[in-house]
Amino acid sequence: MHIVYLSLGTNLGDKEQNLLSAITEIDRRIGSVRAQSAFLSTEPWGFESEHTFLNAAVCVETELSPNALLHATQQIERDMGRTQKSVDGKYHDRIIDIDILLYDDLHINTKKLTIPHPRMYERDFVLIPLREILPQKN
Ligand code: PH2
Ligand code: MG
Ligand code: MG
Repeated sequence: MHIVYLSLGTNLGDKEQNLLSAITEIDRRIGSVRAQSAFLSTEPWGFESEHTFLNAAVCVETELSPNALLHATQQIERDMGRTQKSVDGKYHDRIIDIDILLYDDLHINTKKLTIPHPRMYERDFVLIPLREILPQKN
């Protein structure tokens, strides 16, 4: 059993419902959702958009390998109607984005997947929800 932390973001449509649907699908397809942060309203970071975001983080217990986990998160994004992917730091409005932040204490760096998420430490919209659900170390 592996412990993973995922970041969720949406800035189109019924954002609260998008996060709730994503969490339901994560629980069904990836594994038991053990913790879920509050939903945080945030300004678009790294690109311009009139649509503000709703962000959250979840902790999930899973049997999936990192690659299978990536495929599962991408399949959920597609099934929820996401079309455009971010390429080379060019971001788009989206119905749902599910990013892998942490997978146990693994470090992975392949063409498709970098864990821990390379930009998580610069992003309050990731760190604030994540801090809420990480086990207290002190
Ligand atoms: N995701 C991005 C880029 N910018 N800004 C906010 N506020 N929330 C996000 O989830 C987000 C972003 C790339 O995936
Ligand atoms: Mg993202
Ligand atoms: Mg993503």
